Amino acid sequence: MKRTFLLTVSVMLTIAGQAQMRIETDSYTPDPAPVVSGKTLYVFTGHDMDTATYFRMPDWQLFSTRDMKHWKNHGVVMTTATFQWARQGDNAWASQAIERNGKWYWYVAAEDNTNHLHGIGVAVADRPEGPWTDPIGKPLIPGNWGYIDPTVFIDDDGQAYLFWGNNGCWYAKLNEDMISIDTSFANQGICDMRSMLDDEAQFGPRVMKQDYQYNKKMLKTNFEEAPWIYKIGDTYFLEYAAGGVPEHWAYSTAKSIHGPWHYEGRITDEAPGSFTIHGGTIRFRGKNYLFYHDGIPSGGNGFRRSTAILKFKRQKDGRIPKITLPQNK
Ligand code: FUB
Repeated sequence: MKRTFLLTVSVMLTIAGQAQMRIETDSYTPDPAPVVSGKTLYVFTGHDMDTATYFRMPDWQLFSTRDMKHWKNHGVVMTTATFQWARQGDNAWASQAIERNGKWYWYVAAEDNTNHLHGIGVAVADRPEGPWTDPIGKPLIPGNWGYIDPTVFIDDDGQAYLFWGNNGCWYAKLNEDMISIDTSFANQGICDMRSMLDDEAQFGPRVMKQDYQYNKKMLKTNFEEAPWIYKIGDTYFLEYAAGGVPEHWAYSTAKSIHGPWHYEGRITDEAPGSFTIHGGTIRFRGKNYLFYHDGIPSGGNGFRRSTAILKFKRQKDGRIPKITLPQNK
């Protein structure tokens, strides 16, 4: 299918009457991670290859808007070449970037060449467009089972946290430099949330699903992957892909970032045409938006995913209503 290079926003009405926005671009845009800086909303995404029949992801892309109507395509702004310790040309998985003290920090999942498992890398730049460099020359979090999908958050007291995980969730305190972790915290700097994830009151009903480490079906936590952490008032929100595959989008809340969490339920059902859904909500110009990806533009190829955006209203206490996803273009 020929798609236009011109960036426009296509608006379509869903059955529920919600307007879906899509960044139209010539490339696929999985794993959207929106971030607001001043009057601009940036969306960092991954990049599924046009011919992908399995995950084929060589680099990361950037888009921006000031009005949610007109988009600028900054193109590929970082590749695996930034990370000498990583597998080159593939496995550039989900990411999130954040601004602090005039610098930008971009946390990415990439394959650690020492053990061929994903780990978390960090890149730094003066502006989202880059150039991005690796300030430490090694993974910030070395490769391990489930170590993908970093999400970053700076709390009101200035303490920054990095969460990540697939079929497990881990978090670390980032030092003020944002490129190292506080090794005095938890177990050599990493807190393992898996016992919390197993608690249905905190993360929802357990489900039977494939365990790739042990290569068998197991009753596992509802939490699948793609944590998205933020705070509204004194409540911490943790959104995540849930339910095994195909994934839906769900969330839990807590009064402390260290838990206990309270399972709040589904935000959406499964993304059409995609067994993954990776995304996150954000507030921009006084409105709330859900970013996620689906497989509608590729005709249902779950390895060729595109960012979709829906506007929604939060309840007075910040809670998120169930959002209906459009099922076709
Ligand atoms: O895009 C590669 C992986 O698929 C991401 O890291 C997961 O969240 C899922 O979207």
